[in-house]
Amino acid sequence: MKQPKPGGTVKNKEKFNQSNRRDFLKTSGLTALGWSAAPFLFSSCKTKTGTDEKQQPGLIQINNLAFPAGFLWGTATASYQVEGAANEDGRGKSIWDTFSHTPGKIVNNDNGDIACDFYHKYKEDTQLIKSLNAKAYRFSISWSRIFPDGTGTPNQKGLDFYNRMVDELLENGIEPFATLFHWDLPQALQDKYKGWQSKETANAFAAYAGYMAEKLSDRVKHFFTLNELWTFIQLGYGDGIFAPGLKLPPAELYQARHHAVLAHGLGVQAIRAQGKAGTKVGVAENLKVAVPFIETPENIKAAEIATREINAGYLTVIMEGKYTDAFLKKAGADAPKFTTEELAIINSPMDFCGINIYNPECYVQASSNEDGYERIPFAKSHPTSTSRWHFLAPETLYWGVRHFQKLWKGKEIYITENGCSGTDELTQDNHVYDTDRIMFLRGYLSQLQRATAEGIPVKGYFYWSLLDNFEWASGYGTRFGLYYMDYKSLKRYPKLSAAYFKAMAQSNSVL
Ligand code: GBH
Repeated sequence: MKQPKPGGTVKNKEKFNQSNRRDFLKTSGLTALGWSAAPFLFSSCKTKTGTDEKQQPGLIQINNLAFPAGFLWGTATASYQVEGAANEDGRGKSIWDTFSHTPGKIVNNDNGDIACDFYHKYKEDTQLIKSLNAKAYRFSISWSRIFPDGTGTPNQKGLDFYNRMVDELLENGIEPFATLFHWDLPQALQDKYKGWQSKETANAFAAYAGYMAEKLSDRVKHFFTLNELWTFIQLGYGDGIFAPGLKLPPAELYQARHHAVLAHGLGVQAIRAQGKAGTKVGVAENLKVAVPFIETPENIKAAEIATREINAGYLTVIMEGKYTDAFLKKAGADAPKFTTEELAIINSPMDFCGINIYNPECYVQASSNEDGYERIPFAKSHPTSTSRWHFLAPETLYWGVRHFQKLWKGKEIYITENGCSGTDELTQDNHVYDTDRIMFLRGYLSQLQRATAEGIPVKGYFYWSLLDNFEWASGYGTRFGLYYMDYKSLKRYPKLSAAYFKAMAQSNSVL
């Protein structure tokens, strides 16, 4: 079997278009609806979306699901998950080196020593990004490549790598979006300060963030401070399933969480102080989204209340500069110690907010109880991807950005991660028919388009991930990429979803 190319289907469509357009409109009821988009439906190859992107010859917009002009299509990765080269050019150890080399912590005892070898293959991978027609790439910087001990003297060779990579992206017309912390904390800071348990780590982060802004902001215009505070705090310091593998009692966990949001705020300030004028900064958080189970005004309100409360220790305090009353009440004697000055730092204005969305936190309905909402339990048979935590609900993308905008009125939103894992079997002739991922993308992006059509300022979308990579505690067996990784040969193969993503990026619409 040959992998069908998008061009093939399109040709047929074109034929269909020429001969049957009137009949089609009639039978589909579109004329009766006075569907305003009908004029572009068959209008040769011009994009109606206003992007300056030239459309692929023959690729025709057949639906009304366009994104706004200038909408940015990108893919994302993170340093420890793709770079490898763990012991090269003076890189210091991170807590993920330690954790992944501790037997029993990672499925199959995998580790990130080699990963995708992106450290050496970034040029090849830049071409992969380019051939997806992606115009942006979100990567993260390994803190311990820059400061092997977390603080102190910077390591020029580490910086050189990111200089080379950023230059390569720009030469290929791809805009770099840099995340400063995607969980690979320098081991030295864990040893010295107990990592996020100490405010010293937040201070060290700010120094590192400012340094990176100084060195890269002539070319990197968008910085994310930290990735998914909820995840690395809860799973790393609360549940012990991510590095550094701690199970802290509540009071200490609350305090570590506070230091993480504080690090974000200090990071924003350091980037503003040391970056070039015009450098933009925000966070990348996995907003926990409550979805109204029926879209009534009452349930929507309940879902907003729930979303604000569930994220109280993270995005809510970042956006509002205060912990909610319910959060402090629930924490009681375990509540974090903080000052009003710290709250103001945490609330430092951002230029945009990055939101990672995979799954809904819960479905909710309105309730007259004290909370104002009631969680609806997931059915045992609720569909998931191959990642069992990954409950599927495309509308989460819509409600995530809509709640964000309603609650906090951010200036700009980027979907900094969205994606799914799959079985992804490589055929004898090197194809991967990941129809499940295509279904996922179509469903989720349709809901994102719904949000942009309503005027919610979503500026771009980063698919997680460019490549299959080191999926943290799940190791290499769990694959999220648009490109399949053969970890033995380190060869990359485009999955069918890569063609699908590319077609959408080219037409700037859901297809
Ligand atoms: C993102 O987290 C991460 O930013 C990214 O690095 C990662 O590769 C990607 O998602 C895919 O997982 O181990 O079963 O207890 C998304 C939120 C939180 C989802 C942690 C998985 C672990 C579940 N993730 N969670 S489990």
